[in-house]
Amino acid sequence: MSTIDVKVPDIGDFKDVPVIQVQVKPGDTVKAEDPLVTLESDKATIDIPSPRSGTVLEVKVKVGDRVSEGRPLVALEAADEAVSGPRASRPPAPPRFSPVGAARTPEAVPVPVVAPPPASAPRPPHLSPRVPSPPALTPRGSVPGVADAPPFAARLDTGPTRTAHASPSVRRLARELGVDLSLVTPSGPKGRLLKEDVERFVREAVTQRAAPVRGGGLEVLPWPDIDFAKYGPIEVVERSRVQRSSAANLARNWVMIPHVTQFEEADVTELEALRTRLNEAKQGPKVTLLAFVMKAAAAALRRFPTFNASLRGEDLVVKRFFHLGFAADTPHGLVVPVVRDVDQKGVHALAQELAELAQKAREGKLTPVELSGGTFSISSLGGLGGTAFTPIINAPEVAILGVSKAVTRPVWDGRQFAPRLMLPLSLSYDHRVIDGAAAARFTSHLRELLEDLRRVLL
Ligand code: CAO
Repeated sequence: MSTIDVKVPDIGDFKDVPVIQVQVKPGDTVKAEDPLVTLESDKATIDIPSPRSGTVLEVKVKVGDRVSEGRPLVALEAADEAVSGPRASRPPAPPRFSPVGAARTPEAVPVPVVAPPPASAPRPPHLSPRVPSPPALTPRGSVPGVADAPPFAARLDTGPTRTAHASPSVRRLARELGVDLSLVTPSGPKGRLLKEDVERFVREAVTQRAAPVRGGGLEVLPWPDIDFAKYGPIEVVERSRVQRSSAANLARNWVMIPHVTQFEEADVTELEALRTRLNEAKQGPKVTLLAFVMKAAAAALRRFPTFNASLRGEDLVVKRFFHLGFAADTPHGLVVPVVRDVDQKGVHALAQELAELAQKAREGKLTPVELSGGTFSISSLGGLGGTAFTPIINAPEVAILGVSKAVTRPVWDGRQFAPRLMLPLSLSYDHRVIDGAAAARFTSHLRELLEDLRRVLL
């Protein structure tokens, strides 16, 4: 028998992550890989699994504690004597990460000792709306320069509370809306505050304050609350936590960032021929257009560093590395895995990594590290269709590239119309940081790179 201190392993950039569930108590017997403690960042739920089978001696954290890498969580008396000694001090098994709200399969996460609250229960993915709703309630105080004199300040703007039992995403929503959580009535299991509780609270507060407010703030009308059941059958579908979390993020980004979208079209006829040749040669993983777009985007970012930056207060943090996130459509919602050092990788390596990360995203198996550190994002709907769209910037990044479906159409070459494969590009940028002229230069350069990828070498 040996005693192991199970600690928080490397969980990437996440620090001070709240404990949302302690799944064991002293005296419990656990098997290797059984989840012991669940952490939740705003992006991910992370199960810390037991490295060995054994008996729980002591639980060293409680729900609400904030933990970072190295913090002891549970003392475990390991059952397997044969592997005591050096192995007893080995690091715990890798944390299991699920996008917030991901449906958990029995293989991925063994049945926890404490059943997860209904809010995190899997729900039929086909019923979940894909596109986040428009913000029901527009953040007020979070917009620079418009925070003064909120219309319902007396009830709402009384500062954050430390006692309410709520996930980080709910806390953030409350912060953005200026809601004091201690005033909100919880409806979740074990008195947990849900996003809906915060929204209901604000709806009620806004409704009570019927008079419209004039001024520079983003005062909005109350969200229409219509009982559609009066008109016909309805179904109320609970949205996954990843959907709710991305909705809150998207709403903030949409409201706080002055977006402009620059459209461009690249002739990728030659590129597509190269892609077809590469795939026919079967000398590597299947290459999709996205791998080339990523490579070209990294080269364009190197040329225009302002696009590979983020705002910190008045300053611009320009990143000298090129970690590109790509939006991945998964059954539990939108996630953005990050491919690191894109500028240093070949197209085959990028294609391989894209395929692996997309697969892990769909299975809810991405690690926190794979979801962090991005400097620029690409959202490709090219495999699905559409001619253009206006992607929302992934704050604190300052630009995002949308890629739509390439189509062959007649293009005038100066003498005649010729069939060319044209790829639509949509670059949304933060107009506080990037001027329209710079955006046009960036997209033109990106087009040139895609039309002749040899330029990436220059
Ligand atoms: N034009 C034409 N065809 C394209 C294309 C484009 N721009 N992009 C991809 N395709 C083709 C691919 O080549 C592939 O065809 P073949 O099988 O004949 O080679 C097919 O479309 C499917 O590609 P894919 O989608 O599987 O692969 P990908 O590398 O292009 O994209 C991923 C991977 C993860 C980005 C994608 O699967 C996905 O999830 N896209 C959705 C992203 C999203 O939701 N964005 C919106 C975010 S905001 O709500």
